[in-house]
Amino acid sequence: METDQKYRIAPPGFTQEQWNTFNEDGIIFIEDAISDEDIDIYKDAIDRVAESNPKYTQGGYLGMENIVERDPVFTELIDHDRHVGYAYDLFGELLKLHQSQFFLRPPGGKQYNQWHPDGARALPYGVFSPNLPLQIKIGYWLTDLLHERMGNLVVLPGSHRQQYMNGYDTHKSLPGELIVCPRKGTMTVMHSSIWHRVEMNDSDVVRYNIFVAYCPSWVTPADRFHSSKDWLETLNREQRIIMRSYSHAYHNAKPPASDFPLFLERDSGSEKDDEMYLDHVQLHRRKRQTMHERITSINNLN
Ligand SMILES: O=C(O)CCC(=O)C(=O)O
Ligand SMILES: [Fe+2]
Repeated sequence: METDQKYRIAPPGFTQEQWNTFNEDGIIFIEDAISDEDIDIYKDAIDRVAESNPKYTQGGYLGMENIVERDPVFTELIDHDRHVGYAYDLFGELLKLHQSQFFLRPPGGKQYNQWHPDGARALPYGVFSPNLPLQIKIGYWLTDLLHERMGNLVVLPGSHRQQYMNGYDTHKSLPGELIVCPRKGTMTVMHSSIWHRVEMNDSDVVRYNIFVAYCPSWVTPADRFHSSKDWLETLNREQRIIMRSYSHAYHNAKPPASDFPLFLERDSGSEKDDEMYLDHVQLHRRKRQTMHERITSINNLN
C-alpha cells in the first residue's frame, strides 16, 4: 500500500484463522491468490529464464535459484504485496529474502525428492524455536495439479513440531500425508520445518511453480552470498533492504539506521512500538514486536 509518506505501510498478512491453521498444520492454502494474467506473466518469465540457461533442455527438469536477480518479473516478488505481509508478520523489521526458486517438473522425470524439512539438519531451527518458524516458504502454483502423481508437493500436516521422522530420506507414502493438489493460482505459506517430499509426475503436464522463502536477516541466505551491486541499484527501497546484501557481516544482526523502518506497522501506521523505550533510544537500536508478540500480549490482557 502506498501512502504519501516516505515509508510503506506493511501489506496484509495472516488473518486470525490463517494463523491458527498455519500453527496447527504448518501450511496454509490461499486459492485464487494469483490472477490468470499474472500466472501467464510468471510462466513466460520461467520459460524465458529457462531458455537462457545452457543446462536446460526443452521439456527437461529445471530448478533455478536466486531468480529475483535473473528477471524483472521475479524481482517484483521480493516485496510483492500479495505475500510479503505474511513474512513481515513473522520476521518483522529484520525480514530477509532467504531464497527464490522456480521449478519445471516435467512428466516422466526422476526429479522427485525425498522426505525432508527445509533448513538446518544437524541442529534444526526447531531446537531453538520450537513454535515459530525461522524460515517460511511462499509457493506460487502456476499449473493445475488436480490429481496425484503430477509432481505434487506432499506434506505431513502438523509435522513441523517433530524433529525426527521415520520416512526421512525415503520417498515412501506415509499415513497422514497430504498430496497437495492445488488449482493454478493457489498460494501456499509453508512453515519450513514441516516434513515434505515431491511426488512423481506421470501426467502429461509440466508442473510450473515458484517459491520465495523468507527468514530473519541473521539466518544465512540459501542461494547467494551477496547480490550484484548494479542490480541492487535498480531495486526500490524495500526490495534492497529485504535482500540484506551487507558488506559488514554484523549488519545482518544489526542493520544500519537507514534500513529502519522497513515498513510502517499495519494498524497504527507507526514506525515504532509505543511506550517501550525512553526517547533517547534510536529506532535502529530498539527491539520491535512481531505480529505474534502483539497478538499474544493482547490475548494475555483479555
Ligand atoms: O518442489 C517442491 O514441491 C518442493 C521442493 C523442495 O522440497 C525444496 O525445494 O526444498
Ligand atoms: Fe524442501
